[in-house]
Amino acid sequence: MPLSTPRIVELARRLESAALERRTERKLTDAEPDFTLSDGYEVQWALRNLRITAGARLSGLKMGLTSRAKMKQMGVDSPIYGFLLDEFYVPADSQIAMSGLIHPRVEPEIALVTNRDLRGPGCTIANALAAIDFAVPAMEIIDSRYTDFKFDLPSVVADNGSSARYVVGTTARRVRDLDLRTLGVVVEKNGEAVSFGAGAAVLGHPVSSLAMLANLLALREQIIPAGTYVMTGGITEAIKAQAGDHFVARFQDLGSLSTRFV
Ligand code: OOG
Ligand code: MG
Repeated sequence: MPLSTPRIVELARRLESAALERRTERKLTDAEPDFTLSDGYEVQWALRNLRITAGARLSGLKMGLTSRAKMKQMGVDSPIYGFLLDEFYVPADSQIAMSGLIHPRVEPEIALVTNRDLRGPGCTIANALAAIDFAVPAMEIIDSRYTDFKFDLPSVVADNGSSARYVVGTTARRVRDLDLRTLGVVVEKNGEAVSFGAGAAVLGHPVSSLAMLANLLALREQIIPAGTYVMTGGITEAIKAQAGDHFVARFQDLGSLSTRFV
């Protein structure tokens, strides 16, 4: 049986407080053994409404768990979506305060910005390609609100795909001028190359992730409006960050971006 609306809001508040107070919670399925994926999305949408009521603005959407490397690292087996808020945004080559985070990890992503509404069901990679304005390089800082970064699919969906911060690079390129499948990325932590990948790691092609997002949103009668910034999901496994760490993501054909944890 689906959870009641008051219970959904209570669980969303629990995750919101954990993020604001930078402490962890037990994963939701521990307290609610029958908690389903659909309950997870109900909590995520309630969390989004709570933040927007508190004054935050929606600044984009994200896909997560779109690469084998990420699914294997987290022990889950299917892609998910979440939302981005202006309060998560960090400009390229600036700093991120550890005081606002719990146990952050960094992952390199290709982000796409749309120029037409995109809707499912039945959205294909060709439909998605026709709706993209440009690609930009990005890094997502994930920070699970669950103890030891351990969760299952319904719990991580409720926690908005662990989203916490995102850094966006400034090299915007038209997708038709790039081969997003073979586009490579190297992540350096404190000057040492620590992870490597290419766009094809993301569902075979990062634009498939955008099409999948349109199809997942259609299940709730939602669309991707024109002008939406979409992160397509971590290309490599996520790398742990601590105060003092400096990360650089070098993307072939899309430039580099960096961030320092302080
Ligand atoms: C879940 C979020 C995954 C991605 O890009 O795969 C994600 C997690 O790993 O905590 O954002
Ligand atoms: Mg991500």
